[in-house]
Amino acid sequence: MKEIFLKDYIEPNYLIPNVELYINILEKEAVVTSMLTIVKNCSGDTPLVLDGKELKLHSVLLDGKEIFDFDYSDDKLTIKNLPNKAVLTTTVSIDPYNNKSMEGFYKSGNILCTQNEAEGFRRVTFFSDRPDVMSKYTITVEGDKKVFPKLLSNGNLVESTPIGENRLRNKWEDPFAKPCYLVAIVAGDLESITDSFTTKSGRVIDLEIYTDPGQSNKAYHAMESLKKSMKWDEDTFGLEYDLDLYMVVAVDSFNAGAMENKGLNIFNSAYVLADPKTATDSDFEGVEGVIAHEYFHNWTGNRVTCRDWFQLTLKEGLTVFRDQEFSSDKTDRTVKRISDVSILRSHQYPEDKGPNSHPIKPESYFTIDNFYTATVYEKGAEVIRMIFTLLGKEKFRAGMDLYFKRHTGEAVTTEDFVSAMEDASGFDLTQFKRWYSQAGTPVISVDSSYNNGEFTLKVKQEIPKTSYNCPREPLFFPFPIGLYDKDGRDLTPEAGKNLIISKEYEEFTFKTENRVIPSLAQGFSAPIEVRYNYSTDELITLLTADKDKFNKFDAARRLTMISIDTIIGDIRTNRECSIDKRIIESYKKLLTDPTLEKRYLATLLYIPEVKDIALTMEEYDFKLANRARNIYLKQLATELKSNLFRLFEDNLAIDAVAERSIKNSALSILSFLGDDIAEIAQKQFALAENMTDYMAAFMSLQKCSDTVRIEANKSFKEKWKDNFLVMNKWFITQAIRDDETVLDDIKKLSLDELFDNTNPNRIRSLFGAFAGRNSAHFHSEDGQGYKFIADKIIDIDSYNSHVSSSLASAFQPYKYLGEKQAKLMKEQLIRISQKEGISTGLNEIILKTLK
Ligand code: 0A1
Ligand code: ZN
Repeated sequence: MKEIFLKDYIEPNYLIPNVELYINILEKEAVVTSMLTIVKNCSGDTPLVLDGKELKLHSVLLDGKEIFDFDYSDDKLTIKNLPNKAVLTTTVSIDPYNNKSMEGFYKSGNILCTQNEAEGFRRVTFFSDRPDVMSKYTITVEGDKKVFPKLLSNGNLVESTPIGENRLRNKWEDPFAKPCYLVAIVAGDLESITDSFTTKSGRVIDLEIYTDPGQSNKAYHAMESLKKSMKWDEDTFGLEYDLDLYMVVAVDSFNAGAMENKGLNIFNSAYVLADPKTATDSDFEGVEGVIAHEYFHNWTGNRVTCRDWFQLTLKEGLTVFRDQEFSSDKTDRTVKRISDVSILRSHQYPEDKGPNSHPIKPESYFTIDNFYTATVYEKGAEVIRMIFTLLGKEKFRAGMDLYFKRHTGEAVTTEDFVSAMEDASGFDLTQFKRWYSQAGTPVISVDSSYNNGEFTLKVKQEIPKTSYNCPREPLFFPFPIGLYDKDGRDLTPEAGKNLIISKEYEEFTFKTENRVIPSLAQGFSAPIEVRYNYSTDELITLLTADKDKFNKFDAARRLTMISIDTIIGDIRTNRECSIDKRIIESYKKLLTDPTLEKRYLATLLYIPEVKDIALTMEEYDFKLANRARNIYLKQLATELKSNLFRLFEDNLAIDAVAERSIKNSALSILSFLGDDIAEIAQKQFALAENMTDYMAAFMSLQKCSDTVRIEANKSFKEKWKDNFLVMNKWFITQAIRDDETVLDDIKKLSLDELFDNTNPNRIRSLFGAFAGRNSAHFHSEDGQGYKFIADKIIDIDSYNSHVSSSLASAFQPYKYLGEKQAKLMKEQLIRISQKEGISTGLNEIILKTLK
């Protein structure tokens, strides 16, 4: 394993301004001929070294003449004594039909497609597979016309020629230089829907979404989302689409969510196909968000790209920020913010406490595949958001304008981005830049005192030690606060709204008549953990009165966590558990407050995951966390039963997102009463006309007695067995069931005729859901959960290292486990590490975990 360091970056020795690719798809293989214009970019007699993986080499030609003086070994093709400029032609064979890695050119169902980010293009042809080598591509694809009537690639279709009776040859040209990770090729029998978008300068762009036959009627929501995204980027950032054609292809086998290939996005079908019968409201939002994300990459990622993979957050953090803003504008800003922060807290925070902790811009890696993380993406987006908050909307926009003005067509660094922001705004971001190089979630401990009409906040920031070795200097971030008196009156002074923290310790004093309650880091102003010793009454005041809707939600979350923590203490000391009556009373008021927006109210009915609870323990005890959670939710359901039932019934009549959201949140808490809700859940399950209600009912039925549950499982499968995406939900729901027997069920489900252990969506739905979301039973005391997942990781790693590595992140809590659990997990980690031939990616994760 070779570690790669940012500090070792050197410019490419050779540039490749032009590429002509010819891909001939045959019955058993594809023959790829590439003509690269190679231009020397260094002095001396440095050889040309190209990447190439699993390529069957047929010939190498230099300026049209075959040469034999080259070396192809260890995934590198080395050629010495090249002139300053030359045309290098290589011909290779590749086998897309048996490529289970889902990198390079591979088969998904009946579609052949590519995935080249980060380093897949080397599986297509020999190339300098790094993002700072940017080329103009002409790509010709040839194939059997009956099997592959559609042959697609980047840019514009310039020629389409029938070859004899049976074959078709399409030539595509992309006028914009791009890195090879953005190259895409698709061949298949595809159905499509088409539309168009007229840009602000009056250009008409053709839009095409391709799916498997019979599926395209589910692509209309994606198409609408695409048009909205195009308009939003023009309105918000002045960014117009630059080609004449924008294509999206949906495939069922895909390692990630989607890919922003220039002019030809390839998507996991889960993020394209949606209709109310088969997709939930949250699936609809997922489609809109991912379509937007990939579209926004056209500027933040494609036209301005990354110099090297250490800069990944340059495109990902920024593009996630952009898609979050888009979705906030299109849906409900507060609800979206709460959902984004919840994802950050339950994915990125544990990652930062675990073995793969890293700054948003890491300084070294073994394989870049392991850095497509919540840190690079979600924390990266929070870092951009802080710049947005500090500069304000106008100056941020000026910074973006300057960034594009300076760097369009270039491969750049995060420093280039920050410099553009500084130069356009005059804001000094020197200290702020530490966010790029420091890991760990800063803990901000706030204390307060009240003396003679002065309320003082004492703020201490601590950068935790993580598994990643880096400086831990004080960070610079916005920290807006509000102040409330005990009756909930808003006393926030102007000065509180713009507080900034930059030192290890700071004090802020405000003149107030009495002691006040602070609402801290409003709007979740920074990716930090804020600690303040709130009393229950203070939190109830904030829950009732805080005008900052995020912190109002956070008061509900804090109250829930306090209740659960109290129950944990009660269980440990064998005391009877009960939720504080004051909390129950305040919930009753909320549930009948007509001024609260329904979707927002649903977020206040906060249900933490078992992992969120365990994460607050010094030694993670998932079983105890689960037990306390169940006690809490059952009591909450019992105490609020009549209110929740009323809420449920009051929202039955209107069939819209907001009503479904509050109704199903009520049902979800009520489901902790088990069979008491069987009747209403069964009724909803039988009559639901949309997937949101159907799934909410189905999930509730999992908590009922075996006969009820098993009947529901059977009827679900009967109804949806032919729908790939809906059946993923069937697998997930069973994989996350809270019961000792769940692993036996999962073993049976893995033998189901609808399960396919080479399909990433299916693997994630069954094994991924169990390991990642069923903490109580994955961490079972007999170690069987660990063993089972280790077996799957080993098996999957032999063909798909992407999926095996991401499954292995379930072992992240290792060093926080109690002795007994740790020993059981260690056995499995060692077993995986000793397996011969495991992939570099998996090896990196396992070794870091064991360290
Ligand atoms: N750039 C894509 C994410 C992506 C990364 C790797 C992939 O294959 C292994 C696929 C997609 C995005 O941010 O949407
Ligand atoms: Zn992205």
